[in-house]
Amino acid sequence: MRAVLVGVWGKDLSKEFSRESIRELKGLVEAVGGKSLGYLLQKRDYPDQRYYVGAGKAKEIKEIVRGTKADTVVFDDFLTPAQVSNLENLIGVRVLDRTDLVLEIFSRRAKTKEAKLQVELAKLMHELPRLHGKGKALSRLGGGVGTRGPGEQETEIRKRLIKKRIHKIKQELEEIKRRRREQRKRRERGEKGERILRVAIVGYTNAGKSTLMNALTKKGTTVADMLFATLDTKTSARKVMPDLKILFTDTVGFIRKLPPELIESFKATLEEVQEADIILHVVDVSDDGWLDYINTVNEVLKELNAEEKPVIYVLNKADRIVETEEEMNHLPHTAFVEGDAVIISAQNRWGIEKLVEKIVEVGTRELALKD
Ligand SMILES: Nc1nc2c(ncn2[C@@H]2O[C@H](COP(=O)(O)OP(=O)(O)OP(=O)(O)O)[C@@H](O)[C@H]2O)c(=O)[nH]1
Ligand SMILES: [Mg+2]
Repeated sequence: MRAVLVGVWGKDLSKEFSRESIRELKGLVEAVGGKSLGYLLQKRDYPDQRYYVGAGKAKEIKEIVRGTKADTVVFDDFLTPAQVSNLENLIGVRVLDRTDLVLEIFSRRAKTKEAKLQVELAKLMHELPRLHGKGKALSRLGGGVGTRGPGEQETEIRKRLIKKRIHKIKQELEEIKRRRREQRKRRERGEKGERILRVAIVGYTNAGKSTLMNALTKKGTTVADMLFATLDTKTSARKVMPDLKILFTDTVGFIRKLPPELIESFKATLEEVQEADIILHVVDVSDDGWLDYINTVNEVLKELNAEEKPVIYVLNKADRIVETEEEMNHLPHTAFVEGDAVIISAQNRWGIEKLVEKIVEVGTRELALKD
């Protein structure tokens, strides 16, 4: 895939935000093996119904596509089915939006049955409202004004199949969720007199959540330098005191403008976040945009109704900024975030003990509050 990227800014979106968002989109294109040839940003307060961007801009995109021999145009937002088909007709190459890319990445990464089902559900929920437009296009090909073309009938059949499949998947996921709850209950029972602290590790994708999970629990969770390496939640324990056990849960990473269908279908997995006593919010501080990323993740936490939970910001990858642990301890980053924060390098295992102490401190406070 050779892609030209397109975004807008204006009204609610600053130019800076949109540029950052495009940068992330470039990462998504690369994650599906594509190459980004460049990007265009247009100032627009409202998306154009026909082309999302203005008609003049759309023609400009067509010229750029011709000049660069791009085979795909990727829009950094959600497009309507009509916009996609208008743009494809005008420009003459495939048009994708952000949701298409994210769904594609998720479906490539899904390994377990649960993750696969969740991704399939998200895809079907994404497809269902879009079938209408496609059906019309098909029946246009079939000819016949005012008659029910074969395309339309096919659409109806496909719709019915999708609805049936959605129902079935939801049932299966319910069952998995039920089993997961039982498992969790068993885990959380603990031994006599033992206190259990549930800690969910969340954060932007590629921030180092799984690396941290491994550093904390010595569990071999997959770590990879790619977007969305982790799609499943994994829980593992660490005993910190004779009477205190911490259960850490590693989760799927977040990004900007996460498709609502995905959040919806991953809610079962993310239940662990909602059930947690403490949230470890992992941030890659070696990335210039780290403060922005914090906001993005907090937005998703809000959607999960988990924004009121006690949070410890874990500022990771300090080894990319300084040479030694000693130097790391003099970095000013923790002062930039509100509330509890610890700076670490999960890879070099710097600051892990300090982090555990902080968790115990916040946890004791929380547990004491709860008793
Ligand atoms: N330099 C450095 N690299 C790190 C550190 N922690 C993680 N990484 C690297 O960052 C990349 C992503 O790490 P993961 O632990 O897979 O990140 P994640 O947050 O679980 O990512 P997803 O599951 O994809 O959302 C890997 O290449 C890690 O080796 C760190 O402290 N320092
Ligand atoms: Mg991970």
